[in-house]
Amino acid sequence: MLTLEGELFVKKWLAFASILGLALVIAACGANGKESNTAGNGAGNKEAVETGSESTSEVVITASDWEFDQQEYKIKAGENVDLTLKSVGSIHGVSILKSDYSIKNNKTISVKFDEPGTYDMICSIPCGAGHRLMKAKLIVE
Ligand SMILES: [Cu+2]
Repeated sequence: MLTLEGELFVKKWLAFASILGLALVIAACGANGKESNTAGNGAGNKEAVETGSESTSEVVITASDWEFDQQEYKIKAGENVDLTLKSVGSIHGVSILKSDYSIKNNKTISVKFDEPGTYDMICSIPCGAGHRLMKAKLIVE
């Protein structure tokens, strides 16, 4: 049987060990993210990617005239995620409704949602006849 001090020591050690483990996981994911950044982006896009964030994953939203490439984009609650908007054709933007986030044409922003939920995303730049049709959902799991 453990003494009170002994039990405390074990708890502290476990907490330390789990933080260490988490740090390793984040470091590994961060390295992956960088790799996909360099692979996934064409020339001239570099400055948009440099958000200086600790994002652990990246989601690319591709906008064309007049739709987004997916109807739903999924991210994880509590995680820093780089959201990139790539426009094909006209200039587009993304507003994530009921949040403070919006993405400008061909830019990357870092977002973090603490609670799961579904957010409507719309095009934020009047881009022509189909502008109002440009809708998608951001699902925070
Ligand atoms: Cu638009």
